[in-house]
Amino acid sequence: MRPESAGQESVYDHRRLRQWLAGQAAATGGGPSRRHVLGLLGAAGAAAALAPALPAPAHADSGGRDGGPPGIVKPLPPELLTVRGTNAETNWQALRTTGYHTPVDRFFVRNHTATPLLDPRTWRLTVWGSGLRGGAVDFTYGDLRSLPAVTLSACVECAGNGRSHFTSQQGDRVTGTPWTMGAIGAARWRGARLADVLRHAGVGRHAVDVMPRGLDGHYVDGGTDFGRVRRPLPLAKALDDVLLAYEMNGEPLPYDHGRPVRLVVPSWAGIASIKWVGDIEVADHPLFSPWNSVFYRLFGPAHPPGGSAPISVQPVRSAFEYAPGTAFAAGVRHRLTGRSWSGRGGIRRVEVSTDGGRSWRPARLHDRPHRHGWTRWSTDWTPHGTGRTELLARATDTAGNTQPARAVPNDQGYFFDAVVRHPAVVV
Ligand SMILES: Nc1nc2c(c(=O)[nH]1)N[C@H]1C(S)=C(S)[C@@H](COP(=O)(O)O)O[C@H]1N2
Ligand SMILES: [Mo]
Repeated sequence: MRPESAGQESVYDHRRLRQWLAGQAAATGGGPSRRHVLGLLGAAGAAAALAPALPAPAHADSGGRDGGPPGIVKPLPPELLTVRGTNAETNWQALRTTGYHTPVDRFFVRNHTATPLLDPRTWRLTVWGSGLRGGAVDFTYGDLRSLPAVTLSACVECAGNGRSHFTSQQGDRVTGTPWTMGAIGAARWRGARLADVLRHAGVGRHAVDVMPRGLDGHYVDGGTDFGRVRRPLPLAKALDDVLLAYEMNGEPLPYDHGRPVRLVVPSWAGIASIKWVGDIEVADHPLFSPWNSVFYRLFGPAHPPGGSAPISVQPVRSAFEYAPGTAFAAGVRHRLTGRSWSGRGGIRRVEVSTDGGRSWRPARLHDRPHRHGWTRWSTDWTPHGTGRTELLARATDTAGNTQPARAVPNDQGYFFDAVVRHPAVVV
């Protein structure tokens, strides 16, 4: 089978979903049941038994959930990052003074468990599975470094970025980490092409999916052991623009961001960019994990029964580089700044409102449309009168997608793309 082009991803995803649902229906004698899905996907599932055994590495002190240390290695100064359980969110006001790329000291961290402390000298990447022409192939860190190096400027963004606004702006009940807009960062990544690694490993003509898996601990939630973090990618995307990155902003990858090697899957939900990758299954059949079946699909009344296809490309969003409730002096000209981005293209237009959405004006764009990155923008504002107001920014991408006033809700709160009402006060 020939790999489908990236433009056919949605077709691919819908086909995968049908196959998934068909498989489930056969297994359960009816519609897919969540409990059955969880059972099939448990760590002791059939595929997991075939996977190479991986040693449990040392990791940063973890706790997170009960107010313990979050399992993150780097310092988490409160002026740069806000700790949320095992995760840390970038404070947008901390991006005001940065250039295009997000410095590591303020780059958000999304950890399902805790950062493992891996040594590049002993690390191995095992590529294995029914989609290879031969047996499993191991790569050392040096092997990856000796492949052609590619540099890529791209955002990594959590699909749940902005999730808290489903509740604060729309009154929707959603589960998951209550991010504001800081679960995104842009970096200059350097690494080997996943395509080159797959070719060296002998990817066969019948391969359809690849599933990278992290070396961090098993993700356990609500009494269910979901196993190691892993999520399948269609071969078309894997061969297109995915990196096995070993550098971030010109330095070796930091522990929290995947040291020694992570995937960077441009424009896709952050979960695709598996950190601390230890093995990659290449299969001649569709692959499933909790992260493309019970998580990272859209569930709820606005979506198909049993959930949407697995989510992939990120929507269009915007943020101001201020803390909520920032005070602005009346009668003074301020230069309001922010950034907008979209997984579906570059940013073509940004409009700003300083009066809660009654009137809008175009912002000045400071970066050319960037396919996998963001665009910085600014507008001048001289507020008159004092009191509370709301700042709004509404972006349109090069594919013509504009942020709506209201995001379509889903139970797990992914893809909040509505215009955020950013509180401010004029004094
Ligand atoms: N192995 C592993 N990879 C992972 C995760 C994880 O917990 N474990 N989290 C994913 C999610 S949900 C996101 S949004 C990104 C976050 O990348 P960052 O922590 O470098 O910002 O990593 C992804 N890769
Ligand atoms: Mo995420």
